[in-house]
Amino acid sequence: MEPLIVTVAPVGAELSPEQTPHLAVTPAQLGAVAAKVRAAGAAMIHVHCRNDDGSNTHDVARFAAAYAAIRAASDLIVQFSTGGAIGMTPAERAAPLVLQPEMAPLSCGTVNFGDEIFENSFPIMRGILAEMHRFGVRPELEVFDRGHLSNAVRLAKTGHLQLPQHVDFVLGVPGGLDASVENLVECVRALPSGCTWSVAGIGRMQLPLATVAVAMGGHVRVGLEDNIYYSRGRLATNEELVGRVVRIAGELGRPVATPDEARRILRLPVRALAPSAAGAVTKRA
Ligand code: KMH
Ligand code: ZN
Repeated sequence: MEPLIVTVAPVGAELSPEQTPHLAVTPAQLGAVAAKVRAAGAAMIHVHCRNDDGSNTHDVARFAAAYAAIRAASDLIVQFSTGGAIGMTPAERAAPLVLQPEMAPLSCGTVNFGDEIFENSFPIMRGILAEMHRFGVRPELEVFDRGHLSNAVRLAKTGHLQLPQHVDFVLGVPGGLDASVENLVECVRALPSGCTWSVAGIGRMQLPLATVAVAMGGHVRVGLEDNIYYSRGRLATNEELVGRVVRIAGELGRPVATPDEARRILRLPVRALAPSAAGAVTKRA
């Protein structure tokens, strides 16, 4: 099996600082998280940003500061959220792509999100993909529901998306596909040929689905964006969640990928690590 890529999603858009003292709010705090999760075995970080008061922001300057802080602290593959928070406009969501992170998620369809709707119509997806192509950012396909894989194939057929890509199954969002082993296996069977995959189980399903993914040869996303608990009633830190998956992988005999090994698996160029557009000139596949 390929080495295991552990992605960490430390912030998200739905958490409030009242829910956990471990939410990184400032760029400096994100940099500190990056150093700790890298030491624990993570290879990639999925970034959302907050204002100093904890509210969500997709402000480009804030992402630039976060990128610089993460880069100063680590060699992690950096993904910038393009989903943002419910209610952000597509233009706001895509704005930080100008900073040319190595990757960014493309949410592959509209989905109920609790009582709200996370809107990803075909025009929205095509618009975000166009910005990714413009700035040379590699998409990670975020799949919240079974039909989202069909949407990705449709985008490929219309020439808006190149396949294969890396796919992240986000299972257990209230309104999306339930987080179960059966659903994960069905999703993996339906993957377009050549795609790599990871799973992000929401809430208490983060651990069982991560464990199954390690055994199946897939990859894993953990972090407070998806789950704030280490065990029932006990809040987690991001590095604890990463460390636990790394230990499970060790028990199962699966090596863990460094960021550069993950770049090779994901067919990303290993490039000079620059936190801004100025350094990101290498042509990407
Ligand atoms: N916050 C969710 C509505 C992404 O980061 O691109 C969407 C999300 C996906 O988290
Ligand atoms: Zn996210």
